[in-house]
Amino acid sequence: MTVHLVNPSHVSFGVGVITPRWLYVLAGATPEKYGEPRITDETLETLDLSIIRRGDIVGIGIHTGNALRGYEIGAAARKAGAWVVFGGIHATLYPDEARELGGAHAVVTGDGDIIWGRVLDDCVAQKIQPLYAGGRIEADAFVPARWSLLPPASYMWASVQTVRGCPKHCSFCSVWRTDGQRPRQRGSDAVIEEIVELRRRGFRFIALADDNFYPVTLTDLQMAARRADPHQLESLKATRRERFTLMARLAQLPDDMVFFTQITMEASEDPEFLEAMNRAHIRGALVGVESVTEEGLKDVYKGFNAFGDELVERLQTFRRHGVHVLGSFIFGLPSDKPATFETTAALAERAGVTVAQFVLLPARSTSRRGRRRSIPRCRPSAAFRSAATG
Ligand code: B12
Ligand code: SF4
Repeated sequence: MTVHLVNPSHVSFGVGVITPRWLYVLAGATPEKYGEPRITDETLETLDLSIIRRGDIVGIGIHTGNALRGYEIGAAARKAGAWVVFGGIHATLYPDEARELGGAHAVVTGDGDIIWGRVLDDCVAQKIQPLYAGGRIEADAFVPARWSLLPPASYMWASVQTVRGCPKHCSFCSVWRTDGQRPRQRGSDAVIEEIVELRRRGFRFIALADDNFYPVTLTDLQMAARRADPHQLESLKATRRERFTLMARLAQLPDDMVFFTQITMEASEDPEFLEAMNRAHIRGALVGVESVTEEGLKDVYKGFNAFGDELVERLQTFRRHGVHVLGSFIFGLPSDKPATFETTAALAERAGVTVAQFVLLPARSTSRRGRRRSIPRCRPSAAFRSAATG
């Protein structure tokens, strides 16, 4: 019996930009007794279906963008007599869909790190269940990626996660629903160990695959200080301290290391944090600007972002501290008008963002008043329309 892990993609390029981390985390979570998992990342090469035999176990991880290809693979693997298990963001949000369209025997929702071993045991014992709730495990239980299985010279960037979850609740984003709003932050030892291993394997570019690298803001601290809850304040302070510890340790790495992360604009309020990022070789960050107008930000529940001149100033602050900004903007918000295209592009130029990405909000993700609509379960068309924009 072979355990296969497949990252689906309709297009294969031979080389990949960033390592799909889940493949190597699940490989790390595969108990030794099941041998070495066979990994296929279809962004590199298409899965050869003839390698899948009766009784094999095929784990497929999907986000909304590659779910359809995942379902093709799942259906074919089931036809070949294998056990088919789906997991990942999209399967977490729409578990029924993977069973109906993807031939899934089982779907794992949430984190796979701990539950994966049990799923494999159940397959072998022929006692597989349709649904396994992996939950949101604590950060000290995150399984480190098994980088020894990486194919050589295949990826430009590696990916290491330092924190999972985001305290915000932007309307278009799946993160707070799947990973939760309580940041689960790994200790710096675990993160540094992976980074050092990746450096030894030749990587100099590492994406910090985090939802939000700045999980505790100065405002959070001020608000907690006003509340009569010393425990909450201490917990926030500890999270912030641990961030600084991590950054201080990243700063000790050789100067040719380059990190990239994702962060909220709020970090621009915090020069001490930005300076620490700079010393830590964090050379760039995706900042979710989303909209340049106050109405647009209200549409997506992102009132903590700035707009107008203050927005320009905040984005420039990152750059002044040596952190390049990949500004992410959304078009198609309920309050957008034809002039929004011009206004947005002009602001991106004025703010001097190094790279800008403009993504479209699927038509039904927010109602006209910007309220979230309930997402119908198990209708693929609805599921795809309500996919997050990243
Ligand atoms: C790093 C990252 C990127 C990187 C790297 C991608 C890569 N090659 O890995 C970059 C910047 C390239 C990127 C690009 C995009 N991304 Co992105 N990205 C992320 C991020 C922040 C972390 C992903 C990660 O590595 N996590 C760490 C691993 C270990 O966690 P995991 O994948 O969730 O896996 C765990 C569980 O889900 C489960 N699991 C996963 N698979 C399986 C399979 C089985 C069988 C089992 C049992 C369990 C299981 O177990 C794992 C361990 O616990 C996530 C946010 C997030 N919270 O996931 C967004 C996220 C995945 N991205 C998202 C989006 C939308 C995109 C883009 C489409 C953005 C855009 N507009 O271009 C592109 C698509 C690129 C592509 N074609 O894949 C969305 C997806 C939403 C959705 N509904 O699917 C997310 C969730 C962010 C969001 N705002 O909601 N992304
Ligand atoms: S868009 Fe960014 S800030 Fe908003 S919930 Fe998602 S990860 Fe958090």
